[in-house]
Amino acid sequence: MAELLVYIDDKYYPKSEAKISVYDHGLLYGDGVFEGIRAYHGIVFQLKEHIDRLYKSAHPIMLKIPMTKEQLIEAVLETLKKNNLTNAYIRLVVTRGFGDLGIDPRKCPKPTVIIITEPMLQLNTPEEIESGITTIITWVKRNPVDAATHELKSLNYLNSILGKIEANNSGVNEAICLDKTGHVCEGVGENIFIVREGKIYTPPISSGALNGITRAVVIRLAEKLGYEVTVRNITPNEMFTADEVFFTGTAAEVAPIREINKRVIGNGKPGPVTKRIKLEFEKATKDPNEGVLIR
Ligand code: PXG
Repeated sequence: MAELLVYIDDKYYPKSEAKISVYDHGLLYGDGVFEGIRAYHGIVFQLKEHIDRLYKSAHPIMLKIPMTKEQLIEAVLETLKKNNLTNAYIRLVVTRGFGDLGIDPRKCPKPTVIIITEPMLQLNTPEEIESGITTIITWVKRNPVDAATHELKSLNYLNSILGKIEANNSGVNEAICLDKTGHVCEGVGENIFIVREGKIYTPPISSGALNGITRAVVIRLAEKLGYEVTVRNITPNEMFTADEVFFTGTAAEVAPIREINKRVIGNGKPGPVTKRIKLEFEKATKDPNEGVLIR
């Protein structure tokens, strides 16, 4: 099989030759933004929403993406087509670009645009999804909203990486982060939901969580199914005593959580509400109205 092609600034390079400068501020400072997107059965799920969020992430850091949203959508579709991919994981990265060794972004004349596409990303194994995943609450607090927050999907992921290291060291699948007030915020790359007495709750974005696209889809689908969804602060105790807890995310999709810091959640198996929402989510990934066709 031919090597996958990677898009960098309007050109395509074989994966092994897809490289950027060591002077790129994306590498030197984590100065840039990204999106993780999935394509299912020839449909790029929520592509317009992901592109919108990429531009929204770029705006506060005054990063001017050197192409229009329409051009970027076309480039994503073209990269997928060149690689013959219909089921794919897509990583869109825009860095500040080549600069000097100082922090000043004004020294970087042109942002770098990168589109990587891979056949699929599997975060959890089918067995883990079937039985539910294990987690810990990590000591690493989510960055508050008056810092470089995860509201903005930047290339600064050390906060999440620290959480993931703690999960790895504890021998569990994933970490849950609290905000600085001690309330539940999100996973390291997932939003979080709890279910209590048939009602669904998820923390507000003002806790410092990413405004997840899967989160928004799940809220919409759950409401359509007749569930009441409330966005409010959630305490760790409320989460431990919930009937069900699940993660949502592009990589995680809908992932049931069966254990948090060794506390069993509900009866220790994916619950009925989670299962119902997961099924509805799977249906949505097959719906052409929920994405953009690769053609
Ligand atoms: N919170 C954070 C901090 C994230 O990075 C989510 C929530 C979920 O958002 P979406 O929009 O995807 O529903 C993310 C997204 C990975 C991986 O490899 C993680 C994400 C995206 C792509 C890959 O773990 N995180």
